[in-house]
Amino acid sequence: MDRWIMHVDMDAFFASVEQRDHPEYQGLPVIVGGLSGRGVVATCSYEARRFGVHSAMSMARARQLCPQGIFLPARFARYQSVSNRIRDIFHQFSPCVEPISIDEAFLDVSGMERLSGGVITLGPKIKAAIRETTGLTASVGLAPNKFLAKLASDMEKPDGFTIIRPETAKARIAPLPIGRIFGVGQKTAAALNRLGITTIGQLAACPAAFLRPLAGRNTETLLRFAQGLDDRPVIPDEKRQSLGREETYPEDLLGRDTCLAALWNLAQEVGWRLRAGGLSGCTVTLKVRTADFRLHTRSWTAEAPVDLDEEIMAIIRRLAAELPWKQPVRLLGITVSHLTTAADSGLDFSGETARARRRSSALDSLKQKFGEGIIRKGV
Ligand code: TTP
Ligand code: MG
Repeated sequence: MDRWIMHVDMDAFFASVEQRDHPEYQGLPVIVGGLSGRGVVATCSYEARRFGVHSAMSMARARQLCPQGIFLPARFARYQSVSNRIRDIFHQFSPCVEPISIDEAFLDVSGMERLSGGVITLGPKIKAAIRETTGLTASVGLAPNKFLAKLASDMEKPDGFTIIRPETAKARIAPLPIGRIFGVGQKTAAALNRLGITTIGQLAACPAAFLRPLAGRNTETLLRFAQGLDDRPVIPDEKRQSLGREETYPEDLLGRDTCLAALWNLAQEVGWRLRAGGLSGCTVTLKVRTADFRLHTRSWTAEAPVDLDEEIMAIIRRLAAELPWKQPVRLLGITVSHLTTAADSGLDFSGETARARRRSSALDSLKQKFGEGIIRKGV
């Protein structure tokens, strides 16, 4: 069966909600964001984009570029409630919906070719449903995988609908700049540009050995994206909240060092499951039940999502330092939450993490072959 993935992304989301709620702002340059001295633009209407205003620009600069703009503070609660209504619509179109941010989601619509008119009719239908319910426009991409669907939704923004068919995918994306690939940031793009690679087509033609010094373990993923290939699944929302492991020990554990050794085992299990699912998460929670049945939990939210055993353990160690470890311990648990797919969080090309990743992926492939119990790192 062919896979069909839809990516839906609202147009100028915060600004469009403001224009919807204030009809007098329609057709005008609306700029939403922090209005105080050091505020930045969250987003702006397409009218404002014509003046060169864009997301993440300083508000001071936006005021210079577009003095006649309508400058508004963000009303997150309002945007969230519109977002929830859009999410309900997504679920009417597919049981498998993976929200990516407040205004975008992937929908797996495979198998819906048999609908009258085929899978193609879903694009206009979902756009109409969103417009009827919210009064807003969305851009929709339909393609054989997530990577292509996201590129497609961007191709005819705003109010666009673009299909990329498997047979034409490579040619369609070849002219796009490499920066359009998930996770290829400015630094990586610049490094590739210096090697003479500026388009996705040029990247697709590169031998893996040529890219490996730069892209490390991400080389194959990068090449597959460049060739228009991507088999990451759409992971439904409800499955993505958190991932954790806990264990009640047959005999109570005594002392911090014993507990840390047990936690290191749990961290490796959680890390492995995250990586196997292509997930990473920002929040790590340590759970400890002592012999007196009291439950102690500590959480830490990292700036960037983690999925490596060592990263998880480093946070666990920090959290463990906050507990006394005087009582015998019955149960230990580690949970990682606020999950994202690895692709949303960006590929990391920095040297230190890349080395840990290479080590990790060698162990992971053993686990994949022989089962999770085959190998465990020492204390
Ligand atoms: P985007 O979908 O990236 O942008 P957009 O919907 O405003 O415009 P486009 O038509 O290009 O999709 O982000 C969705 C919302 O997230 C956006 O309306 C405001 C918010 N946002 C920020 O608060 N800060 C940011 O830096 C970005 C990029 C978005
Ligand atoms: Mg958007």
